[in-house]
Amino acid sequence: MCRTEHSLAIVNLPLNRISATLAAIVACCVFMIPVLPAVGAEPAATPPTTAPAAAVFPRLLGMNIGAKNYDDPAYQQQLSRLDVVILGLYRGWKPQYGMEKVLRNLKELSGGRIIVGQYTVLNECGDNPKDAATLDLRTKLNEMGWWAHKADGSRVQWTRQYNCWDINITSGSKPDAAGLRYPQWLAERSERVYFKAAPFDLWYCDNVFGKPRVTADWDGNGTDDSPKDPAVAAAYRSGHHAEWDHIRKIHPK
Ligand SMILES: [Ca+2]
Repeated sequence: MCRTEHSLAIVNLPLNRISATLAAIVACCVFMIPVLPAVGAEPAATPPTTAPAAAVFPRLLGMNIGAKNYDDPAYQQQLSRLDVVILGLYRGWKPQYGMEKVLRNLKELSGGRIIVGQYTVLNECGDNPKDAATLDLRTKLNEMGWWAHKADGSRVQWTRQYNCWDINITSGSKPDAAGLRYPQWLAERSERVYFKAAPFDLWYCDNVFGKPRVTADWDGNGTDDSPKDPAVAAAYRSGHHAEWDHIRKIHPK
């Protein structure tokens, strides 16, 4: 997975997937209901009212997407001290342990307080043939010709720092047989790989740039398009928006 600059959008997920934690809270509430006085008994003294506790700041967010030792109990203990943590799990990560167990442990260790998100990125993908985690991404990108490319057919990189290649996320790319372009297709893939597999609270979308950072034939008409062209920038932003819309569609509140 690529590591990139952090222009981001965070899509909140519904909390109905933390059922285990909620069940624990409900169980505690049974014992917290005050005992009602018997008929005819002296009413109990009214307890003094107290103002709701003020929120405590600062709160800490960890971008713990580098190291992948999420099954290490000591690391889980450290992560659980955060208020929000973004993980960088990948397809096929330690299936014998499983993503769900990581999240369950973090929530238990934090007393149900921590908010856990998973990193995703739309605008680029690596193309390392040895990387099994991205094999499905690369297969689809190659199959559909969804890589961003110039009119001469060469692929483009907004940076060489992460060994990734840009993807055409605009409506200038062609849809697949199901009518999906990469933004919708990736949202469904992320849902399948991460957000159905474990009770994440956040869907972290990285690299939300306001316009492309490279020249390419974004609309596919055979001539290169400058990222400074407002129409190109708008089409690029629409690609990000399309992903968020699809996330909401397939993972509603
Ligand atoms: Ca063009």
